[in-house]
Formats: sequence, C-alpha cells, structure tokens
Amino acid sequence: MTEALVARRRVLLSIFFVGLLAAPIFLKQPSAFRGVGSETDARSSALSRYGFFLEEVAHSANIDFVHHAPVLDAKLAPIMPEIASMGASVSIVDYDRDGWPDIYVVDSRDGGKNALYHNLRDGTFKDVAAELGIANLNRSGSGVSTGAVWGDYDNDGYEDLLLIKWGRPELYHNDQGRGFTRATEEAGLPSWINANTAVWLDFDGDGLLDLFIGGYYSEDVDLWHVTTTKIMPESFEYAKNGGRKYLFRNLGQGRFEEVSEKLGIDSRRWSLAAGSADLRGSGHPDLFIANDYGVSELYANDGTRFQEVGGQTGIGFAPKSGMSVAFGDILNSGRFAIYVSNISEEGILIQGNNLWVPKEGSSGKDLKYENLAGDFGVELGGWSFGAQFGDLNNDGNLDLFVTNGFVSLDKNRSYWYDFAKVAGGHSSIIADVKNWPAFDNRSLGGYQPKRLWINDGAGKFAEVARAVGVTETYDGRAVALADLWNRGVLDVIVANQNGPLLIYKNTVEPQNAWIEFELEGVTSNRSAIGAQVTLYWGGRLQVQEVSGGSGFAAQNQRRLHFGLGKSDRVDKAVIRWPSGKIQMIEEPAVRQLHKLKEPA
Ligand SMILES: [Ca+2]
Ligand SMILES: [Ca+2]
Ligand SMILES: [Ca+2]
Ligand SMILES: [Ca+2]
Repeated sequence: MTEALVARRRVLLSIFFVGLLAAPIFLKQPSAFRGVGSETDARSSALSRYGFFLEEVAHSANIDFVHHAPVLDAKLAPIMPEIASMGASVSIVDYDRDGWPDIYVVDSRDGGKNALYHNLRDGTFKDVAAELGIANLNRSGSGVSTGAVWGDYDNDGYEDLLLIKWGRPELYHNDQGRGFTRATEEAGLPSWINANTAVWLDFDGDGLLDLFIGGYYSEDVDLWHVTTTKIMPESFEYAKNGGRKYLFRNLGQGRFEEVSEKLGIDSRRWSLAAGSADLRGSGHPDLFIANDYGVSELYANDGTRFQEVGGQTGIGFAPKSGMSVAFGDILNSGRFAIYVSNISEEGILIQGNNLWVPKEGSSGKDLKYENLAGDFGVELGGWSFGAQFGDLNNDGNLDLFVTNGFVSLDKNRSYWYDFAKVAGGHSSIIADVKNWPAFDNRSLGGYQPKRLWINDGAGKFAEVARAVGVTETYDGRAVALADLWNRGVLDVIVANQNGPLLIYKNTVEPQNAWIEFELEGVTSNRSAIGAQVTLYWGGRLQVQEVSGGSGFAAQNQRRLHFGLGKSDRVDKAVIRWPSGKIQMIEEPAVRQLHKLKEPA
C-alpha cells in the first residue's frame, strides 16, 4: 500500500470511528421521529412472534472495544485487506470464579491491546487485562493475537488462557484470578504458528486437558517479513500447502508433548476452525476441522489414536471454504448435527453452509452424515464466519446465530470479478500474491446482514435477525453465547474485524422455562470439557456437551443452558462425565443453575 493510500485509509478509518462515536446520537434521531412507541412495538411484536428480542448494549455496558486488523509486510499490500481479514475473536470465561461470566477479546494490530472485561454484575464491565498482565500481547517479532481459548490445564480450579496468534502461541497460567503468569516456555509450545483455531480437549481421558492448534498459513511464513510472495493456497479447492496441525498432550506439571503426527493428524490443509465432541458415542472426543480452500476433516478418536474419517462419514466431500464448526442436537434426538459455514454470494458463488445431520440408522463406527442445510433453510449465510447453536428463545429447540461479511470498503465497487478470476486460475497463479489484482479499496462480500435462524424442532429454521433487533452489517468474525447476567437466557457477543465488539442482551418470553448446569470435574478434567448432559422433559430430550472452543475463534460459556418451553418440570438429567462416570439427577428444579461436582 502506498503512503498516500495508507494515509487515505487512515482518514477514512478515523471518519469511520468518529462516525461510530457519533452513532448513538444519529441513531436516536430517527427513532425519536418514529416515537418511542414504535421501538417498543417492534420489541413486543418480536417477543410474541418469536419469543425473544435482542438489544445491543455494549456502550451502556461500558464496553467500547474496537478491533484493528494487522498491518503486514508491504510486499502483500495489493491484497492486504484480504490477507489481513481475520483476527477478531471473543471467548467467555469466569476467570475469577465469582459465578459471573467475563469476556476476553483480542486486537490484531502491532501494539494493540487485548481486553478482559470483568463482569461487575450491575450490567457493566471493567477492562482488567492490563492490570492482570494479559493486555499488551501484540508486539513486533512475536506476532499478533487471532484468538483465545480458556481451560484449566493444571486443575487448580481457575481457567487458564491459551492465546493463539499469527505468531508465537502463548499459555498464561491464571493465578487464582489475581493475575496471570506466562507459562509458554515450560509448556514447550512452538515459536511460531499462523493459527486461527485452537480447542481444549482431553483426548486420552487422563483428566488433564490437551490442546489442539490448527495452522492456516504455513508456520514457515512470517507475515511481517515474507521471503516470497508465494504464500497463498495452491488451489481454491484442494490446497494442501497450509499450516501444520499440533496436538499437545498434557504431561502434567505444566508440560506438553506434541503428538499430532504420531497419533494420526498430519494434515496441511488451511484450518480455520476446529471443534471437539464425542460424535460417535465412543466416550472419546472426536475432532472436526473446517478447512478453507478444501474439504472438512473428521478425526475419529479411539482414545489412543486418531483416524481421518471425512470420506467414509460423508463430510469430506464438496470442497468449500470452511470457517466455523458448531455442534448441536437440533432435532432433540440425542445426537449432534454439525454446522460448518462457507461462502454464498447471490449470483456469484453459492457454496452454501453445511448442516451435517447424522443419517438415520447410522451410528458408532458406521456413522454417516448428510448435508441438510438446504432442506432445513440454513444454507445461505453470505460470506459466513462464526456460528453458534443455542436456544435463544428458551422454547426447547436450538437456534443458530451466524455472523458474516468479509471485507467492507467502498460500498459501490466490488473485488468479486478479480477474485473469481484468480481463484479459478492455475496453482502457480493463485499461490503468488503478485498475481492478484490490487484490492484498491474495493469490497468483497461486504456490508452483509447477519442471520439468526430459529428452529421449529421439526426440521425447519426461520430467519428472524432483523425482526429481533440484529440490523448491523459489520464484518463479523466470532460469535459467543453466554448468560451474561445470570438471568436464564443466552446473550450473544459478536467480535467484528476492524469493528466494534457487540453485546446483544436478550429478553425472552418469561413463560418459557430454562435450566442450566455448571459442571466441575474431579477425576475428569476440572473444566469438565467433554462432559455430556442429556436432559429429559415433557416427552423430549436434548444432549449438550461442554466445549473447549467452538464456532470461529470463539468460546461459549462452559455452562450448559437448556430452554424448556412451557414445561415447568424436568424428568431427569443424565450426566456423562469425561471419566465415563454416569450421574443421574431426578427432577432437577427448573429456572435454576445447578452447580455439580463430579461424584466420587
Ligand atoms: Ca467473573
Ligand atoms: Ca488453572
Ligand atoms: Ca489428557
Ligand atoms: Ca429456540
């Protein structure tokens, strides 16, 4: 990018940010003209029609976080907006164990600060990252942040921070919520991974959390000092020149051993999102990886080794641009469907998002999936990034929030034609930045409306984003769900690339009941990641699993939230702890959070 362009962009950005600051004033005017009544009407209409509405409250919650994209090597300048298009991330953690979820977000600009928003319980938050030592982590020479996942790797009861970067991954030990101590060297993490995804899982079931990190660009590439411009994928559909994968087995005492190739994970696809859940009912967590420029992969875990079963299960066909992984029992059948987001742009590129639903009658080693995204109505999500399942209206069926939008620059000029030309080219063309026409401030899949699909429980989803109050069109990346104020509803937190962090406070039809479970392992890993709760109520059932990272660069609250509809009674909750122990709770009280410790 030339000096002039940089300057121009800065001016544009500052106009943009000034615009943001001024937005509340401008936004209030039209609603003042409409009268307070119509806003109230819209909300009560959403409440009666869909059972909930969302209200964006970041500013009044004292959160004014804006993400900044990285500025990389000048040799990449012509397509910098495309290359520097990821990094915004959000993860939910109760770092101080006070029972109120806190929010960690990252910046991706050299010198930019990450933030840890401590929940003050009164509707506001306070950024404590600097005083606790986990703010100033984006520095020349060690790369910038692209995401974070929290897990209690030493079982001391406090969630520890694994920060991924395009650069050196970092592990920070949580010192009882009072500060963080860097533990990267003792852990034995590598000096550089261009990572966009990480997930905590206890793959060998020894009670110590292990860690997966997926590379995107090759780990040989330093995006601030490239030695070649041939850093791009060799194909839009079959690229295998991405970053390597890492599986760190937790040895105890804060040490980890890298075992990916030894245990069967040797892919070099361009990973953007990984998620883990026991998909085959084996008692061992499997690993699903959504890859850009290629097919997704499913690594089946038998407790000692992984085997890639994408082909035989059906998820390994139709190469797309996988950017997010989420698991959800959308049919209340006790089985997980898998949602993978991709790209769709009307009239140009319709990959469609995937909803991999287990085929009836198939299970265990013979498990097969079919993509029912079209039938269920959740296929077209724009240039989709983060997506999460959660029961947003507490009616007992899991809904789906999808954020999207790639690069929003000049609204009237599009990069699509040039993009498609290069993407369809020979590997020697596509792999070299030099062959890509300059972006020149054009947009690519920008200014996209978000998708919020509510689930009727019978195989159809209805899109209601606008109707329930989600009208923004930022370049969305990460979505996380959490009951931020312990009200028995799921709030939605969205991190945008080069844009503000949004907090959607949820208001739900009060007649719909709910129940929540917060699990603590004793024999199992203390975070209880991998534990499953199957809830039985009113002739229905639903399974959920505690996750160590899902969506795109995101982590939901570990607490499990179930909506119950109009039922005021739960028959039973069956907990399968990662150790294999089964615990049954008869008639747990509804409208309550149940804190459960693994029984001896
Ligand atoms: Ca807290
Ligand atoms: Ca810990
Ligand atoms: Ca382990
Ligand atoms: Ca629902």
